[in-house]
Amino acid sequence: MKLIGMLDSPYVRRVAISARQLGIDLQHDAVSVFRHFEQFQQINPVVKAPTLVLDDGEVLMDSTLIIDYLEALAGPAKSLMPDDLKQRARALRVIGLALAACEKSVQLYYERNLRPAEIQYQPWIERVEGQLAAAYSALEQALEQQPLVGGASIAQDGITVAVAWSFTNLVVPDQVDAKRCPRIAEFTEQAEKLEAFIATPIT
Ligand SMILES: N[C@@H](CCC(=O)N[C@@H](CS)C(=O)NCC(=O)O)C(=O)O
Repeated sequence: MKLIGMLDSPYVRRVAISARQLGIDLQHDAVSVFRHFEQFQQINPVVKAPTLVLDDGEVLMDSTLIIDYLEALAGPAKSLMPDDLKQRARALRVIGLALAACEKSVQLYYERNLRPAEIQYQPWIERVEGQLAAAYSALEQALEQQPLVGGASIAQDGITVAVAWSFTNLVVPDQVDAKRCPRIAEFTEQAEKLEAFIATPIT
């Protein structure tokens, strides 16, 4: 199976790290949605990263859907999601907040780097900045209520939170403050020392 996309995408990176944690070997092709648009188009005409090409040629996209497939492939004993319904709901909420933080960081990055300065729309930028801050504030609260499991037992919630925080710090560092989110920052610092994270560097 081939994972297509750059590891500076939080979506590609969470798939790569999840695969490692699930014990699944993926071949990684670092094709960029921007610099290699036409090459990407040949693999997936929609040009979305991550794309997963299965051994039989089936092409999947969207990190959550790809992880769903990898989970099924690995089997329930290796799952990165809790079985317990209450814990599962809690993990889904944390993952949802982290994915919203990724999405808002991407939107701000595209706005700042792709849209010409003269047609940038300040009310939209402020809306997205507010949404990004709200996502991390809610995440910090969630971690205060219940710490994430880290270390070798890191699960999908922890993977997605750490990947999101590292990504936001990479692309829009002015939007995050470790002092306001000390639990997220500390958890990410530890997660980035894990073998699965070191093997899938963001840059
Ligand atoms: N919800 C999707 C988001 C994927 C996404 O937006 N990826 C970006 C790269 S970070 C992309 O493909 N951008 C190119 C584009 O949308 O044209 C996921 O979880 O995979």
